[in-house]
Amino acid sequence: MLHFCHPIVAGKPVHEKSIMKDKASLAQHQLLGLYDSPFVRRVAVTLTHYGIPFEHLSLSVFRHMDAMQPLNPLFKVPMLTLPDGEKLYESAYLLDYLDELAAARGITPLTPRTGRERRRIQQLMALAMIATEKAVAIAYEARRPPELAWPEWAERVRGQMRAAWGLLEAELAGDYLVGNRLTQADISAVAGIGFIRFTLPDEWPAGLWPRLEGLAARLEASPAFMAVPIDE
Ligand SMILES: N[C@@H](CCC(=O)N[C@@H](CS)C(=O)NCC(=O)O)C(=O)O
Repeated sequence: MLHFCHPIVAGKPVHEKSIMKDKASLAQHQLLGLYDSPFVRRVAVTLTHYGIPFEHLSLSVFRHMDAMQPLNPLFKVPMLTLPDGEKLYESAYLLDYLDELAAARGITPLTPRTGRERRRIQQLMALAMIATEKAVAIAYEARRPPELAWPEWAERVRGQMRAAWGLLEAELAGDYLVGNRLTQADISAVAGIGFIRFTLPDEWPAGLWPRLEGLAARLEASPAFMAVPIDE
């Protein structure tokens, strides 16, 4: 059942034709990485929300290293290749680029380009990503050989993750984290929650963060999330 971007499970289909494409022949955006990565998935949801067509390269940073090497020798995902061949790393920067693209096309960006609301959304995204990164750390801790296990560290990380979800839960008063519309804070939180519930179900005790749970249920049922299922 565990898929997370780790080396243990069997491979997923690789779009070899896409890998062969060179810079000049790229007609659209190309997103590299599996959707079991919350960082990849929040970018995929954002692309879908904006209606930006993209090609998805489902390569694992661990299981498809030979195929990934020529594309991304850093073995770090997500990586977004723009139609002109430029490559972008770090999901936050990818999202910022997509917001810029959306604004230029007259679409309301999921994070405003300037101002107080932008800072607020960014800080809630930071909480969501801190919680998510701690969850990823727990997933890696769980894969250590028993003789290298460090339970005290895992407990510290778990405490940090829970603190971050608790702070985010306290910020959720209505249907969305900020105002009465979908923003990147919601997408990032739900991508992180989806990852935990898929990969580490015991780390998301039912009912502990009920408002976030409701947000996740609503967004996971939305077209942009349903288009990029975590177990694809
Ligand atoms: N801060 C990065 C985190 C990305 C990240 O940690 N991705 C994982 C996949 S879930 C990865 O590439 N792991 C391989 C590695 O770090 O060696 C981002 O937001 O893009």
